[in-house]
Amino acid sequence: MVKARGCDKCNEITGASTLDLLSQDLAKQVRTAYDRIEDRGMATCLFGAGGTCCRNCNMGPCQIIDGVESMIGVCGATADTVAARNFCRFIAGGTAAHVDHAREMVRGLIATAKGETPHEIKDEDKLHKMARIFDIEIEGRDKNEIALELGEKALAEFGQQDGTLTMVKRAPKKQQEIWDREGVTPRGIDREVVEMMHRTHMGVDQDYRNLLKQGARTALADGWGASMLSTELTDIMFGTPVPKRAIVDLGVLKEDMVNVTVHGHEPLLAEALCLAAEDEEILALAKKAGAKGINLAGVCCTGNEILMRRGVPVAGSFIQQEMVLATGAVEAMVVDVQCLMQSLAQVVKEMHTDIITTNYRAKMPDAIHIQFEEHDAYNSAKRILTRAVNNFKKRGNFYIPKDKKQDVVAGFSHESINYMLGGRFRQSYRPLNDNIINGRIRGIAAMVGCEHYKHPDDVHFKIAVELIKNNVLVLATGCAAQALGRRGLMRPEAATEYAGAGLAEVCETVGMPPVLHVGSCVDNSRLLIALTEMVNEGGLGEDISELPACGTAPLWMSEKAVAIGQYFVSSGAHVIFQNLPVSGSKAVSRHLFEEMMDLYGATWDVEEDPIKLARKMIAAIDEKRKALGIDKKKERILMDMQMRRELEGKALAGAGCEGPGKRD
Ligand code: SF4
Ligand code: MSK
Repeated sequence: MVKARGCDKCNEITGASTLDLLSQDLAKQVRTAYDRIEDRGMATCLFGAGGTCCRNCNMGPCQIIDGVESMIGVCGATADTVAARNFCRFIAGGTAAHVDHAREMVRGLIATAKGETPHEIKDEDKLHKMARIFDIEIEGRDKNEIALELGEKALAEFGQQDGTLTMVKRAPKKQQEIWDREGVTPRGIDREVVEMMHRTHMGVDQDYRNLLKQGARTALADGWGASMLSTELTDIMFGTPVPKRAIVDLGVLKEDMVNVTVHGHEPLLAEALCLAAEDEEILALAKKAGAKGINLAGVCCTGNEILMRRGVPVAGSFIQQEMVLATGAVEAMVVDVQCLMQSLAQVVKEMHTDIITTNYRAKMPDAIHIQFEEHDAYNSAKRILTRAVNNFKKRGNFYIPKDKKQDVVAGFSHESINYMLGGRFRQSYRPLNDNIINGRIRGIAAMVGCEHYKHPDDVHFKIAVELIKNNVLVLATGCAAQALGRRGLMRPEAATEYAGAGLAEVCETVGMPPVLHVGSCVDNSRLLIALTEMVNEGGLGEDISELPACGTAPLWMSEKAVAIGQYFVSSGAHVIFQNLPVSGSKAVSRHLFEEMMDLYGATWDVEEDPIKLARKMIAAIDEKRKALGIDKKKERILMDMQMRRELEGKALAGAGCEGPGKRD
């Protein structure tokens, strides 16, 4: 195997395309995260890792040791208080990122409804569905009029001070009652984040349970508030995803085209670039420069957004962002917000590539800034593409790992899962529930979140294979989804190659992969809706905590992953990470790993080993199956005539009955 630069551990971390690229002379000239890991010696501060380093005031920083009287904070703060405060600040930071993203999407919908963007309302069905949730009149009204009212009502939820967020009404009834009982029903989106930041300020909330309660409320304002609004309103504008074939990995870059990569999170700019990339004027410019056209490719979650809706290829995930540039084949990397490494501009210092920041909230030293104006989106996009085209002529040595690309089928919104499993005339979650009840599908696993350099790249793959081998259907989002796509698990054929007999049978029948790409990190809200639909369909309990489902974000990197994990736990779904920064407090660990069960019907858990992590997920799923009474295969009963007469359902006459839920 080619040795990547850096420590031996780095060689396991990355995928085949990265190893291939790093072995090239061209890539050896750039410094990447792999070099920085070696420089830093992978050193980790134990207080930081355990969550007990506090720097919330200028009497510190204070490093706290649980149970050691001489090692509490100068202000008297204990390990429990500090670990809870730090954990809650992770949630607040992650939620704030989703909130600001969502706000831009709502403003984008409003601008689109007013005719001020190049976009239009693409999904009228979803517009009407959302309008009904917000009590908006739809009869006899123009779609833009409805969208404008919806956008304004959604925007008001950010600044709302009291009451309940509207989207919370979509959760199962019992879930809502649990949140009311525990006092964690989110009131206003911004309010919960601000209150969380206030309560973690020096000298405010010093009861770890009370802090974590507001942590739960803040996270719910993310999942059932900001993120859900963002996903649904983005679908209204740009279309709800349906399954599409596409390709992923570094090999999607093209040597004879102008390669423009879009990196970040908010799809408003990326969608405008998709339109402008087909503009006659831009194409003529590209031809004049000697290129065959514009090759747009995604990175990170912007990549997921345009992959899901348009089938645009994804060049790389979070961990590959520097590698995409190290090819030397990219004319411009256009970035907006979140998960952008500051090193990007340094990687291209000796290259022709432009790093173009586009959002006033996210500037970067040594990058070029072209402000994306949503009211002039098309021209902003054309300005960016013109710059990229002009760079094409300056391209020097480059290396594209051409054979390093993988087919995927992406675009599984919760609506398209309905369609895939239920067929055209029976669009519902009934077939999924039936297959779970009859045991073909053991349960549902959500694999979400990021990638990082601390653990090998194979972590996602190993967990997913163990899950699907054991008939657990995997729904994936974010960079986890891209990692699984790169490893070939998002091809329908992967069901035959890797899945257990029951899951393979279901996947082969409908032609779907055993790992479904559900979207970007804000699209974890699609998972909340899918779980809710399963509850509403019946037969699997009354709330999410009864479903045979479990979540993980093994290689989490961003604060957003902690917010996501907490909104899943508070919604009743068990969540397992490889690590959490709370090990420095026994009480906070106990609260997250045990006591939350009594509050929300689910807990956090940690497990570093990927196979053991997968098995823990399977065990959690099996526990739910047992509680639902669907853990045992029903005895096959051969019926005599008398028994048959007693059966009311004629559909079962003449067949050996294998118990409820058996479809054949
Ligand atoms: Fe230390 Fe307390 Fe200040 Fe934190 S808030 S830095 S524990 S004195
Ligand atoms: S981009 S938050 S690295 S998933 Fe959403 Fe990927 Fe995690 Fe960023």
